[in-house]
Amino acid sequence: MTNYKLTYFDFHGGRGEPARIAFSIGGIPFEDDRVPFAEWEGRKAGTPFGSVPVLGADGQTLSQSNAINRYIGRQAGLYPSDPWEAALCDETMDAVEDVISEIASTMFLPEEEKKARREALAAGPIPFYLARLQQKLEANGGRYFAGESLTMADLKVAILIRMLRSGMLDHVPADLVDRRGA
Ligand SMILES: N[C@@H](CCC(=O)N[C@@H](CS)C(=O)NCC(=O)O)C(=O)O
Repeated sequence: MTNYKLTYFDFHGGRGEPARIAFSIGGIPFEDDRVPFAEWEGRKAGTPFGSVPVLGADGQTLSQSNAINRYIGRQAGLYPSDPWEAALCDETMDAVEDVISEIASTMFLPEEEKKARREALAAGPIPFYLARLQQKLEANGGRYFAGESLTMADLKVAILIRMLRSGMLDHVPADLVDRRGA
């Protein structure tokens, strides 16, 4: 059996969370390596692209969250074998990644600039992506984003929605997801 180690920050959510959940759903043992923020600077240079998540697999290393999601998703039965359904799964994960990247780019801005950028995101791009994700979901029957069972795409969207609803993002209203007409 492969020895897996998933390295990500020590919080509930973010780019590393879908793989953590997939390990759990798939009953696949892994080392849950949670990096305290205070230790990150010392560990950053040792990662492939200066970022996490990073997956260790018997000493080999894989980075990039959606590559990890596909790889672990396959092991856990959460990634479609049908090529078209796999592409739909990828499409949704990449769309979520677009939103995450926009939000992440505001994290360390000076407060005034952060407020302006996040209010602009909440006024346009985030509701746009949510509405288009909703359309995609409905086009696939309304329950799953790809195929007829749970995939990594569903996990990735669920974690985004949970973050948006959590109120943890200053200047992004916690009820944004639930507003009608988004
Ligand atoms: N494209 C990468 C982006 C990874 C990324 O930016 N991760 C963030 C955490 S979600 C990070 O490592 N931030 C710390 C840093 O960039 O120093 C992926 O999808 O894994």
